[in-house]
Amino acid sequence: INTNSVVGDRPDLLITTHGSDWYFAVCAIMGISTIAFMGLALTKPQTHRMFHYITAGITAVACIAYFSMGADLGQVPIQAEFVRPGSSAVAAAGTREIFYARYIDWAITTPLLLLDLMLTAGIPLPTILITLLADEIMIVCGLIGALTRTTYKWGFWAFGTAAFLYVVYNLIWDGRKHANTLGGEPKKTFNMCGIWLIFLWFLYPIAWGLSEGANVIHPDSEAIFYGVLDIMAKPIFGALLIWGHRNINPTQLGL
Ligand code: RET
Repeated sequence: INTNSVVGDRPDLLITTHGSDWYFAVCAIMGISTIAFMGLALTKPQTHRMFHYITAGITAVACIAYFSMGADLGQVPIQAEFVRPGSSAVAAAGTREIFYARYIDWAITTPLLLLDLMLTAGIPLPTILITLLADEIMIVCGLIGALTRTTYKWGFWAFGTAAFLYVVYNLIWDGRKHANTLGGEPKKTFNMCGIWLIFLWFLYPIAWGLSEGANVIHPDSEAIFYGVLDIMAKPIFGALLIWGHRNINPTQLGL
């Protein structure tokens, strides 16, 4: 089938000013969170600032990534092959803009988020290392898949999802085991933040499937989907984690 004749003219899919405004709003939220986390760090002795610094680093990187996306930078148009006549957004697709800036952000911040959580549980260094490597594989697969025009993109999605399931497995089995050994506040904090993280992270491959993957939702909707997820996964997760650490002595975690 010649999809051109099925769908008629196919303008390119780009964010509008609404998407741009929203990206800048999330940029501001990330910036304010960074200042807040750094401010909180200053109220603690240097030895007690590990989680403040990791978390502030995460929101600082996200702030810059969202600045770039609000300015419609860090993106590249990719021919959208997954045309479904009947769906208005997709029927209108020629190219779709793919924000690779997102993946540069995630390549830096997702290992830091996992580090936040895994250091809380006192997980041994080898397990931390292999989990971070799997996480990087997941992100790079997502990036390559997003930039791929053909059905092969779902191969990258599958590799990425396999790596993700391995990350989740390590958090649930090794993480819980070591958190239980520590008991008390570390255990409570690990369980609370761990459930929050795993629940949210499962929504990312779904958002990817609907936007970069199958091109089902408009880039403006993609902006809202990922933006809401990122606010919950970075500033809110970070605040919960730092709150949980208020009564934890880092020496208890070997830090
Ligand atoms: C991709 C596509 C390939 C398969 C999987 C993915 C998962 C991504 C995740 C991203 C998490 C990002 C966070 C950002 C913080 O703001 C790469 C979308 C499994 C879990 C937490």
